[in-house]
Amino acid sequence: MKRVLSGITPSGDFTLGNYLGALRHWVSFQEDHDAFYCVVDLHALTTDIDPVVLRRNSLDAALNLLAVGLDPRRCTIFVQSHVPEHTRLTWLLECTATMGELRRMTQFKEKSHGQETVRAGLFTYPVLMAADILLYRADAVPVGEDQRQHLELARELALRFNNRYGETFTVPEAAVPGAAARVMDLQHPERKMSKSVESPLGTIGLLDPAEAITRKVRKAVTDTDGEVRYDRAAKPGLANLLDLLAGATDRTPQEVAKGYTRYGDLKHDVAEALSELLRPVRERRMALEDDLPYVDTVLAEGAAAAHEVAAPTYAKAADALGLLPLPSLARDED
Ligand code: ATP
Ligand code: LTN
Repeated sequence: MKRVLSGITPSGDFTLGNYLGALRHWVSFQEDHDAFYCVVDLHALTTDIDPVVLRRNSLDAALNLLAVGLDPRRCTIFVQSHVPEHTRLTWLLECTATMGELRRMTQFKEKSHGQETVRAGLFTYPVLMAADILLYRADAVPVGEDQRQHLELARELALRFNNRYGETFTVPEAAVPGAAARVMDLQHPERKMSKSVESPLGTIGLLDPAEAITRKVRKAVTDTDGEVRYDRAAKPGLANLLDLLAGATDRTPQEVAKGYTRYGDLKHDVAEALSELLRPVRERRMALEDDLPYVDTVLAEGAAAAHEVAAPTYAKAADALGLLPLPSLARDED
């Protein structure tokens, strides 16, 4: 069975963008892949965090992963910091990556832009992400469009390491969805819908009730020419709505556009389709709400299963680089 791995940052309430761009594909992959899904709490430390909020967000993220339909009997759900090999491999890969290639990362440029001080961790963020992926020898990585460049870097680091030190890592492929791979903010359609950017009317939450979805879609920014056609550059707000309906109904945005002459009708159908799409997630989440002992069990079992795969990969990489094996392990072999 091919293996997939992906991660999500516990940096706030999950959005419709997370769902359409990533999470619902994670659910499909668990059916026919050996799937590993990770709450990347160490990545959350690259911005200003409140420890109390981070703790809550990490549990919330795990609950949401269960609510979208991930089944711990079919996939491994775990927290990044519970598997120490993630940080250990990061160092080995930081000694493989170059400053130049990290400086070219657009997410780094965007997130560091205008900041007085920039955390070193924000700069090396993509290396930690590469370690997440390479530790599990993942064949594919289901992510939204915005993560393509990071995936490219992970591939490049795997290839470089393998060339220099011998075949160690699987070179992963990005699995970016065809529709709704980049959901835009409803009020600012030039920027990505994002869980860490405050935009109450522009962001649809994974757990929003139907009334909230309808209100936000009705108020979504469009344009004044009144013609329904798919043109991302000239009509970004409308194109986003078409993308959303296409994503929710498994069609292309061009096909969707053919069915409408009025913005109001399109908005009505977008709101309905999204409400229907998210309703079961919300219901499952409400049913799970207080079952923290269950979540703890899922995460404990997930960490153990993840460690089983990650530890030998790390050991192989360390050995390839010439690091001595742990003396206790060496003794065991005698
Ligand atoms: P942050 O605001 O903290 O950067 P985010 O909302 O961008 O968070 P991530 O945790 O970085 O979300 O991403 C989790 C997954 O969701 C990734 O695969 C990412 O590509 C995908 N994703 C995030 N936002 C969108 C979006 N607007 N459209 C499509 N996919 C998205
Ligand atoms: N950087 C990713 C989150 C992430 C990830 C990963 C995704 C961290 N590690 C490994 C896929 C595989 C983001 O979406 N911001």
